[in-house]
Amino acid sequence: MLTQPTSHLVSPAAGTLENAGRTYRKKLSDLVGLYADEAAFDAAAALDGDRIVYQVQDRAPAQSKGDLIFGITQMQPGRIGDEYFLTRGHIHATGNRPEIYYGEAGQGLMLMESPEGETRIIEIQPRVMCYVPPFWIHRAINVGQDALVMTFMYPSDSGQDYGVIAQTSGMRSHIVENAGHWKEIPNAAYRPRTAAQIQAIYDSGDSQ
Ligand code: S6P
Ligand code: ZN
Repeated sequence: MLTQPTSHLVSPAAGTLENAGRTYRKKLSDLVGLYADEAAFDAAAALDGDRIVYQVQDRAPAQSKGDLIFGITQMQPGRIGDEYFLTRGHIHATGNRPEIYYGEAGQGLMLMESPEGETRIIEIQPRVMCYVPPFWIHRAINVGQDALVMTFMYPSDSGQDYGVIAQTSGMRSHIVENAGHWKEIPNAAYRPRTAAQIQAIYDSGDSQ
């Protein structure tokens, strides 16, 4: 049975995708443990825990291998201490699945980390396409004054593994505000992956 073609108007200003299959939001109180400054996080969450940090709308036409999931992420501007608002971040559970992000509005970063702990940063702004290659942990960060809106697409059999970041007590770097600009600083709590943990990530790819 053929799936029918569909059309989805992207609204960069509203940060929405027409005819999405699902919408979810992450509030400040959902994002415990992500920020370096725990005291600043606790204070912000106590004051405004229901504040929406980001919203995702996506559509997954089919689960079958070879199909695509596509959608939009809208992130609010803000900081916890000097650290910019960010997404939880993950690696694809089937590790060798890539992803494309495309800037629609605002100014952001895609912070990526290899299993061995190297980081790469791609700056995202409207009309910039960012390729997240297989096996890279990825997290979006809003470093601007306005909402950051990005569309994305990835293979439908990718899945998301969020534990990979908890495993090392956070990503290797934090992105903080410094004299009006973003700056990458080391995460002091970071514990590098063991050789066995690195191998397990590569083994999660289903290359044939
Ligand atoms: C999924 C893709 C996006 C993110 C979304 C929220 O592979 O990368 O749909 O899920 O940007 O980020 P996160 O890290 O909370 O899933
Ligand atoms: Zn992803």
